[in-house]
Amino acid sequence: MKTNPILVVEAEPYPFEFAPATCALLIIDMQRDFLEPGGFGEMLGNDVSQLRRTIEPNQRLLATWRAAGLQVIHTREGHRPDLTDLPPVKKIRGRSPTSIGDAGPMGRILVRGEDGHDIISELYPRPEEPVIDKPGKGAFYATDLHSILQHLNIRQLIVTGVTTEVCVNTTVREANDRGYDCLVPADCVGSYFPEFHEMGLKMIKAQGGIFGWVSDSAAILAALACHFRRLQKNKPTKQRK
Ligand code: TIU
Repeated sequence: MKTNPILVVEAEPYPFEFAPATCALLIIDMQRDFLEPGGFGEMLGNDVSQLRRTIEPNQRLLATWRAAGLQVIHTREGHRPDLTDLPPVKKIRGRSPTSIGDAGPMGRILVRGEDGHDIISELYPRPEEPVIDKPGKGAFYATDLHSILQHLNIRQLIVTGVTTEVCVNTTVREANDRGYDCLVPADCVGSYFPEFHEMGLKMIKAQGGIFGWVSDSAAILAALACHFRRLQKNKPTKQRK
């Protein structure tokens, strides 16, 4: 058996082919302050249910991806407690009375080490899964994600998380320019604004897949089921004595 067989996921604009050993699941910013009722996102008047619908599909995909022994990487958007990596324009844009670094419902907003900055319990990283702390919207900007992926020999990414049009879209664009193929399962990404979610996905798959592919978690799970069947079939049978 080939050590890294190709799996095929039904996707748009055409099927996404990936080799499990060189493909990582990259989960973007599933943080308490963005997703939990009473967090910073809701405090700004956003409808967090639009993001919370992504939790269950992400849990299913993550559980199966882990069971297959494949690579998982998480990201968190946030800043150093001294805010020296926070661009002043990011701090003041929006003219909100409460902004990054100020006291929020779950500690200082988007500051590393605070409760609201942490990943939701439903998708909590395992110790062996790298967590990338990023100061920007894209997961490659000012992080070691690219080197980590190179060292792990990862060439393709399944990108999930929040929000579709901001951190997911920026990361997919950054990944595309660095030579990675990206597949985005629509039910595993979400936006506070349904119309931005829809357009964010359309932008990725437009023009023959200008930035990547779009599918859903069921299509990826179907491909992984094929992976498990192949593993089972190729399992060495016990020799009779
Ligand atoms: N993770 C991420 O998308 N950060 C944001 O600030 N998103 C918004 O949609 N505001």
